[in-house]
Amino acid sequence: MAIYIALGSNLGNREHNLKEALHRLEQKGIMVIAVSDFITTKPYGVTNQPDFLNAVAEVKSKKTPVELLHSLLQTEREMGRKRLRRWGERNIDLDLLLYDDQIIDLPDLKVPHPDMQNRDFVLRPLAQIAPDAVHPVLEKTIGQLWEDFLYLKN
Ligand code: PH2
Ligand code: MG
Ligand code: MG
Repeated sequence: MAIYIALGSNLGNREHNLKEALHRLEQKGIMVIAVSDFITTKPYGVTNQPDFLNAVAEVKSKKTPVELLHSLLQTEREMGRKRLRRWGERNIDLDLLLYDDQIIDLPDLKVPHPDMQNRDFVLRPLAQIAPDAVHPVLEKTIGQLWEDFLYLKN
């Protein structure tokens, strides 16, 4: 069991932004265990914005899910993220995808991330580093969800 975070950027130096976010998480005592490849992806949802650079990281931390969420939001703020429009362009976005096998349904925190099974930019990097991790709501592995996604798309 492990914790997985999604990283995304489509403003400024995207690669630098993802690396800086990982560095800032480590400075907060959040251990980065594994990082997927950085992949360029077409914008999903709001399509009239630049392409994203996306990645997924496995992290280790004693923080609770809510504490971890606060660290992610704090890191976004430190990096000067401005919220321009929902699903819109941003220099850094850090989302909590999975936290062990926990299912959390709070107003500001849903875990697993409720739309992750529909997002190639999440499933592809997650399947690279954690194909055997289990989605506790859908009760399928990430490898299975990625295959389902590819099958439905074609
Ligand atoms: N994030 C969104 C909306 N759309 N599209 C891509 N390709 N990558 C993202 O990280 C992304 C998105 C909302 O957080
Ligand atoms: Mg997001
Ligand atoms: Mg976010």
